[in-house]
Amino acid sequence: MKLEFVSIVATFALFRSVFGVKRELFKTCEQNGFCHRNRHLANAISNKHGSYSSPYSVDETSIRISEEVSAIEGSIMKKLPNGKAVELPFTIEVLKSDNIRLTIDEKERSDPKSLRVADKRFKSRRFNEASKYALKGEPEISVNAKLTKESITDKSTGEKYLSIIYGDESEYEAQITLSPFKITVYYHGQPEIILNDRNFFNIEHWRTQDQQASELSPEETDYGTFKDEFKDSQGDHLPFGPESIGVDVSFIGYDKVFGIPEHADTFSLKDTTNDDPYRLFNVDIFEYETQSKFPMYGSIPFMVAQKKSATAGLFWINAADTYVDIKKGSPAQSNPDQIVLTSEKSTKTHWFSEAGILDLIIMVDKSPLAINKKYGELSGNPELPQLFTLGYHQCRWNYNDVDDVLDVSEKFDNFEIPYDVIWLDIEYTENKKYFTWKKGLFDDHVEMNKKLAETGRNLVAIIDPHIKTDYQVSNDIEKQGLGIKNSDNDDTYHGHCWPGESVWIDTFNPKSKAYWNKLFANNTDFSGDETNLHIWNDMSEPSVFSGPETTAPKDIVHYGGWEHRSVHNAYGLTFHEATYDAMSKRYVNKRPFILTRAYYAGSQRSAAMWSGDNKSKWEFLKISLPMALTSQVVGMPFTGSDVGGFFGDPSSELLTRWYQAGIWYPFFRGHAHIDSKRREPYIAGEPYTSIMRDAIRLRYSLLPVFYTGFHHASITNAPIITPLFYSNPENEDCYEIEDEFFVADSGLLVKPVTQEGATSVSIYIPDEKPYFDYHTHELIQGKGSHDLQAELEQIPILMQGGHIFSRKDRYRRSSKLMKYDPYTLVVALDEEGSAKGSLYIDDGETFDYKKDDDFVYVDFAIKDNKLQSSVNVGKQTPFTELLDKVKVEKIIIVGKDISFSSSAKVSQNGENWEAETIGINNNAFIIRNPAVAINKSWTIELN
Ligand code: NBV
Repeated sequence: MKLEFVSIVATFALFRSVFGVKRELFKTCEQNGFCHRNRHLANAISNKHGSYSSPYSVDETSIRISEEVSAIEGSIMKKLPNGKAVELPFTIEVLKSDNIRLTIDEKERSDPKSLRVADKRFKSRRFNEASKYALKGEPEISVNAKLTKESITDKSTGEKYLSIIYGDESEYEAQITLSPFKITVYYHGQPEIILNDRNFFNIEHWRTQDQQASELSPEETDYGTFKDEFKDSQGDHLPFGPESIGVDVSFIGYDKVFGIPEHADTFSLKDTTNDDPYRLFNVDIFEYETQSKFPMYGSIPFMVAQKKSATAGLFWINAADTYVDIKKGSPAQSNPDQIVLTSEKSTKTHWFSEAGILDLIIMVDKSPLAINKKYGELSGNPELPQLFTLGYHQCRWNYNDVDDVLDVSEKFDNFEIPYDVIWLDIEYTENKKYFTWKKGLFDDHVEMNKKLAETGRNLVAIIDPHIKTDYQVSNDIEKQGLGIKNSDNDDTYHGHCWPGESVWIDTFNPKSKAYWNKLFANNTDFSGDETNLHIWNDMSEPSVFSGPETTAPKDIVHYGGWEHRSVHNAYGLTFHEATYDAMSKRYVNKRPFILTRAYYAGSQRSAAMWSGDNKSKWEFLKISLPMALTSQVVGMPFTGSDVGGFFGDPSSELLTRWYQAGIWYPFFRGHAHIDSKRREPYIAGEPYTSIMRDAIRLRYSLLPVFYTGFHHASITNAPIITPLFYSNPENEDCYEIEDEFFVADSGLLVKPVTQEGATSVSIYIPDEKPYFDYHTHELIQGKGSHDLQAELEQIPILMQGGHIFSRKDRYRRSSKLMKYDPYTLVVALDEEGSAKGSLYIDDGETFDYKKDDDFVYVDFAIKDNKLQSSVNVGKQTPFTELLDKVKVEKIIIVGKDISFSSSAKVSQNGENWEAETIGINNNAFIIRNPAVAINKSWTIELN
């Protein structure tokens, strides 16, 4: 029996790596019942050219308006062809940060007494808990919204609507049209978003197969309503029949939309009219293709639309299989008399999910950063990671044993290449039994980890959610009922994955989480190290080799009686949250580091994410940039792709260029498949090794920039690598740029080389500010494209005038050893000779920054030849005092027409001294060793 499993798995693994993506394993929209039906309905309605009459209207007598809680409640009635009506209770709330939240449920399924169909295996109501995972908590409600007491009749159209005016300056209005049901959101008098503009709103109400014929409108189809037609459906018995929800959303005057990862596609999303819609369904899509709308490992159902005057966001809170259709370039449908839209390009989208309630949040604001902030307030900002996690991570499948790990570590030191983390993939375990160490190979893992800790290094070990049957952990899971249950909800579900036959821990269950906690505790087989072990959660889509579409069957059952169908996309999040929780108990007061492959909205609160199994090809290096930019837009910024590509062997040139690009990924890790040749950066030989070393060292010198960026992200959800339109929302030419970015708010503009054989790149400058070459300080100015040299050893980086950023330039083996190293400040002056910047410092490891205000925040500014640092010490603590010894060792001032050239008078703590300077050379003025301490304010007068 066992052997059989092994061979199934081995064949599967072989098959996977040899043949690449197997499209036929995955449903097309046509083959996926609810996608087929919703698209069919949308097409049928569109083909009626306005003569369709929607069955959905608000029952005016049901409306309850509450000013205290800024909410409207009531029921939408869905008229059925047989004359009956289905009641759909709704709420519309104005949230504190001026967002509108709409929820729509189905009365019959929320009231167990009135059920027509009952399947005791499942909870009968529609899943209404996606927001528990997607949001950081119940959102606060606005207190200043003005709601109409009763409906208003529009004189020109005769339509009745309710109005809500909100925002500090009453800049927003939401009009809720009663029949057909529709919501239009205005900002400064302009319509921005219309919900159900095209009447695609659809809630597939609960019916029996017998009732179906009389309850289906002529525009609908019964494709796959009670039978999953897909060949690999493996008996999905669709216990609720059809239950999808959907609605169209038009972004008025918005030509470009972004977000809804994960797809290996362009940053600016494409029109899907002649293709499948973008699908959000977490799957193990091995050897994925680029330029594809195929689903991948993670899903964040959040879309951002950008136009000159505003930014809009739509947050679709649903964890089931979901699709988004996008239609570009045409005006909105409704209110043609009222809204003059024909000259504007709009983007029309159509969202639908297989199950659950309809729950969405509409956001509009003045800028992309404001929308990031709003999203962060709702879903949570990314957690501030430990500093070491921003260093370089060295991974491969697999490092074979303790000696191998220590040998790799030593080689990095011999070649003077800094690195922070070495990783262990699945082979470190005893036969893929997680929480064990392979006998004979990793017996000395405690000693190994101690050695790594001596140079400040960390270890990451993989723990997946599939648990091999027949050992302690799976026995406990089965006995205690902690696994996902089969579709009869009577026994633990069994499937196949790397270890062979496996069960899956059900991390929706609080008891499973408690059990998970124990497995990580520092008194188990998995214990005994310093505090430098961290966890990688892979395969958590969940990947099930024997399951439909490589994942779990949709009708297996989770804690609480919820069908997997309804919760699928949130499973990976519950899994890495459980691991986070366990690790925060294992090492008290240390920020856990968890890397996850599967993710959902909210994952940013406790995990970093990477883009899975890419290939050692130039096109994958190229696509990694738009993918990382997309993550910044949807609040999941701690991300990167496998440097070098997972499958295959990169040429030395590709590997080198990948390192030069990878140093900008917020999460920077080299990784390779078990069949790939070794490719640690010291292997390639010269000139490649030195070039990769320089690139990695550049990342290390810029760690203060990245860490300060993460600090800002943790409070405002600002991006770590920033799309160009964030600082230039009025410049439409930069909306689609996906191969360049700014680094946080440092003003560093980077364009990694992603072209084989390139010796130059064309970089787009989005504004008229002065820019300076990072290396030569040469001035480059003028909105538009500029050619930059990019020989193999050159990384095209510009510094935008107006910014000050900090570096740590001394080579150390790891970031930990850099903790008290001196800073170099780089000042790039704007046209007025001014610049600003900031620096955040804390212990880099603990939560003391939060609990005890144990941090230092420095604002730098230069104006009128006076450079100033203003320090805000959270609280005087032993750590902030220790920073007395951390000095600024160099200041580089780069500018166009620098008006000082001879002296620098320093004052700090009431003392004054003169620092050594080097006069202007090539647009730069250098102050040598100003010797100011970083934790106290100072000024430097320049002459
Ligand atoms: O654990 C092995 C690999 C891992 O190296 C990779 O990074 C993951 O994305 N894992 C997938 C399972 C098998 C991949 C073919």
